[in-house]
Amino acid sequence: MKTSVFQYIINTRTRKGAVYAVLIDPDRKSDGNLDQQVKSANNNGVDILLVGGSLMMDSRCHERVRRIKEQARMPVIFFPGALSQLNQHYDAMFFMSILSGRNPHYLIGEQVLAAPIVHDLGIETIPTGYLLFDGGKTTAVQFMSNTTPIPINQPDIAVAHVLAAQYLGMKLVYLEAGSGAQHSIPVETIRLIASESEVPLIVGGGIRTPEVAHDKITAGAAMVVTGTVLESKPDGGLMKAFADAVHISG
Ligand code: 1GP
Repeated sequence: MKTSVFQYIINTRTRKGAVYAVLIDPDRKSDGNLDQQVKSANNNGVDILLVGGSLMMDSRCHERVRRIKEQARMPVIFFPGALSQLNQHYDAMFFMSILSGRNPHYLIGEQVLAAPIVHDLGIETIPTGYLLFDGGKTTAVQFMSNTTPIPINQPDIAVAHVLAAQYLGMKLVYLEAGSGAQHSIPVETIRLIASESEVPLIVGGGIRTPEVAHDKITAGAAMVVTGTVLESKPDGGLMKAFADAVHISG
């Protein structure tokens, strides 16, 4: 039987110490360097491509995802910004709920709209609790989801949310500071959450150096995601440095 993408994530963490994911935005602003980004990822130790964004400014998103999937030699996971980005070209999707927010549409409304389409397409779903933190500026996801982020200096609130996600049966929890955040999730918060919960943690938002990525992993993160920092540097050197920093037993 084919290994599920979720099992691939767990196996990769066991084998390499942690998982390195690169986020590609399928919006028109990425069109020019999309192929180069995927090629670099193939050659520089990237374990997963996450594909998604808060807002699509043209109608060619599905076509770009097809291009990504055609070239990628690792799983391509839909990281949903909206139902409209859903298509048949993904290997799996984070079936997410914005648990940090109190907006019912992003807690369950969008998921109900998506579920029949997901069922029809037969995409693997990975139940994922999504927690948005205040990364020092108003990010696109905060504005678009109309939710209040968790204050960055309130780790007890963060732990309570992660435990709730775990008890709800989420397989992963995404600790998100927001794309282009000024401050990434603090290592103290990751360490505390990892010591008090069991669900594998994804950490993203505002991670700009391999050293910072490494620190997130040693604090207890299972997966680190980078997006913005690579958009202007698609040559692969920085990608490899991130992959090496994340793969602590690789
Ligand atoms: C955003 O966590 C991801 O959802 C990546 O953030 O673009 O800041 O790397 P950056």
